[in-house]
Amino acid sequence: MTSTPVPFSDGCVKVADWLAYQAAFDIPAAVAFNLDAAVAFTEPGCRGDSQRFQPGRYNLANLTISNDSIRSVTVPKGWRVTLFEHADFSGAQAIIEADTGNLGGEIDGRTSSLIVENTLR
Ligand SMILES: [Ca+2]
Repeated sequence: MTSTPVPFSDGCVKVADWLAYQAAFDIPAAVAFNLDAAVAFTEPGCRGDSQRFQPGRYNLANLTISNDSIRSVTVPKGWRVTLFEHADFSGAQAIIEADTGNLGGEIDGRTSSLIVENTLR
């Protein structure tokens, strides 16, 4: 093999790319970290500190990453993440339904609570 496939697009691991990469290099399935949880990151491009989220409601007290720090998010296929500017699911909100390497806009770096849903269930 002359080149290494790069599993990053917008800096976020894309599920299809990751599965191909995993197969090509015989990587254990457990490494596929973003298939069974939404993951929020403190830096653009899915870098920095992170926190995994199963479906549920997460108020400020439930965040292990810092308040106002989420800047990119990976979202499993069929899931929806709603980010809120303030605690108690209030203020500006952004609905994220696909991996997003750079949130941008007024929610970027301002999330204080969030809701994660698996819309396939
Ligand atoms: Ca906030």
